[in-house]
Amino acid sequence: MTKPVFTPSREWSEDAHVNSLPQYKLIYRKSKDSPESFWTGIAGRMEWIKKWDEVKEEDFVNGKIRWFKNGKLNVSANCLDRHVAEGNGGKTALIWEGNNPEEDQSFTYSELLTEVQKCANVLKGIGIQKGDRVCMYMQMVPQLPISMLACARIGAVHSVVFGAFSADALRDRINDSECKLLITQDTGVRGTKQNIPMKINADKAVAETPSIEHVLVVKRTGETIKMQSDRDSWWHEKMDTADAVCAPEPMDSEDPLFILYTSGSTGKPKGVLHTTGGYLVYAAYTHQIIFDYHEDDIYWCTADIGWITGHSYIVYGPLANCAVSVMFEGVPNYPDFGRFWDVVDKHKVTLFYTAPTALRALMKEGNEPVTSRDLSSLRLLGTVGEPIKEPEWNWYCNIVGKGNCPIVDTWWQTETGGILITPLPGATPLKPGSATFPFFGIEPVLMTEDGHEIEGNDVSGLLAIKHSWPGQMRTIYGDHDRFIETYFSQFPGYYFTGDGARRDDEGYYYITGRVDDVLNVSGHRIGTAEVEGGIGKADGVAEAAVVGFPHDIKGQGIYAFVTPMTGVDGNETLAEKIRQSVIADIGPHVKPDKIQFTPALPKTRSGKIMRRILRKIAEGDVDDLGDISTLADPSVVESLVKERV
Ligand code: 7RM
Repeated sequence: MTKPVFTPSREWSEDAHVNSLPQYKLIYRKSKDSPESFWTGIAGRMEWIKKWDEVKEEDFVNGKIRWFKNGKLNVSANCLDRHVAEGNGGKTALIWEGNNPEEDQSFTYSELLTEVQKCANVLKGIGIQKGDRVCMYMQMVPQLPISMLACARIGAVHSVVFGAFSADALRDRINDSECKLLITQDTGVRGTKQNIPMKINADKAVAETPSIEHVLVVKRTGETIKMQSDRDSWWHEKMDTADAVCAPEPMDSEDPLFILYTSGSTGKPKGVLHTTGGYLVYAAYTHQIIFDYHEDDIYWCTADIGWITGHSYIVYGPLANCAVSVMFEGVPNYPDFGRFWDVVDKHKVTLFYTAPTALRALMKEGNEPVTSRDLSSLRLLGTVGEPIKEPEWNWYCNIVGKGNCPIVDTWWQTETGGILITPLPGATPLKPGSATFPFFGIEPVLMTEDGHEIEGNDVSGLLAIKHSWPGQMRTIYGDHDRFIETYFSQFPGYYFTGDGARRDDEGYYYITGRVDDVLNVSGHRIGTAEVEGGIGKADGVAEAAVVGFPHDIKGQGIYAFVTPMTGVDGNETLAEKIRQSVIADIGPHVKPDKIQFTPALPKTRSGKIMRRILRKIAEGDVDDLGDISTLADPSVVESLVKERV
């Protein structure tokens, strides 16, 4: 039986939005018993052009989810104009910290509003209208959130593609949602890489994207790049002459706000669609309560805006709350392993949100980079993206937080729009590795494989959610059947998360990880099927199967079992071809860590690859491989074990 190891001090809790466990329980009960009146109160904090007439519609059978029906609002007006109108125009909205330490820039709410209005007019000038899709392929530059908010302002739907994706991956995402405009930058800067070829990749992609009519290019580095005069224009030239006034478009609560691609266990990435009213309400409210945001806080989320964490907790949540949000272009180890803590000290960050993988990498370097910096501004720490284990949790708590900062281990997904299971920092006694309890309005359940709810404590099962919440995704862009099939068919009447979890004897949730063929590598969500596709495109490869294995820093590493074509040698030359093929097909962040060549893969008589066995081999757990009698050729296993890399 694990007992809580950290309880916030009296002083800490006193000023918190939720300041005791009984208070959490009371509000939780209300939110569960009368969700409609609960969310009515929360949604009322936003500025609505027209009030909704029905709080929610929840039909998991047909995947029909609606919140704040027939309400009208504009997300950019809520994130910007509202605060300026309330006298906060002079408050800092965004602090951009560049990759290179001497570079930074900040925008007040008034300044950000001006930039967004100009950009909105640039978009309109290019011919972008309400409902059109706009793709952004950028690194962490301020023009990224500016263009997202500009899309929101005119009702265009943004689709941000993480800047490490390859040209081919970018092309496929643009084509899937038929984007009309691509916004990119000349080259990118990240760590020691001072010239990431963004425009070159964008050009390669756009050569095969018939829907793209225009490419807008941000000058980040000044590197010479080719511009195609009938298609491309410079961001700064268009912005220079753009009108600084653009009225926000009244949007329906259920109008799409953005598409964000995420990996599943099969097939191509899914275009997760989020809409306007519910998403904004949920992102803002969770940001306020879970990070205990108060008006003098300086909040920093180290995620990339190319992932959902950046959308909800760098851009929309914090800005809706009139917070100061720090965005960082660089990496934790450049120019040295103290960079995060330099930035905390420089901007006097009070609320800090990062990924366990970053903590593991930093922890390995010892305490000096932390203890040599002044971190006294910090009052809360957070993690997201993958399970955090006890050693890094303790290091985070004691070395970074000096034992004074609560840690919020927040569990959620691209699909959920915002955090679902999390401690509340002023209320929840913490256990390392546990995301603790459900947020208000969230009802997690553990299910058996055959679809029964597992009651009581000290149990494990498949994690599903009963009932909708405002931030829930509404569909997979262009494939509503896949939406229903993926999330609502396994357990009719529930949203299935794809994760497994344990509920301990005191009701604390521990998320144990994916139960499907999705990997979590350095906090990046990766489908094994996608990696296998990339490997299969290498010349000389007959077949491949990819599984995860425990990795000290990345959490999970990528282990590829590859069968070469007859007559082809499984040597280092082929291995390098495979790595290059994956990089070209998806991006460098999914490069296999280990490649094992094998004349055959373990298959059942019906030809299905037995991944369970491959997983055990990759993990090094070869003494008990379980039942292998159903294999078509059990002798394959012996050589797989012998040739383990
Ligand atoms: C926000 C984000 C989602 C998957 C999810 C989990 C894993 C996320 C935690 C976690 C354990 C956590 N979106 N995950 N947070 N596992 N503890 N606090 O990461 O769509 O990219 O990934 O990430 O497996 O299903 S995501």
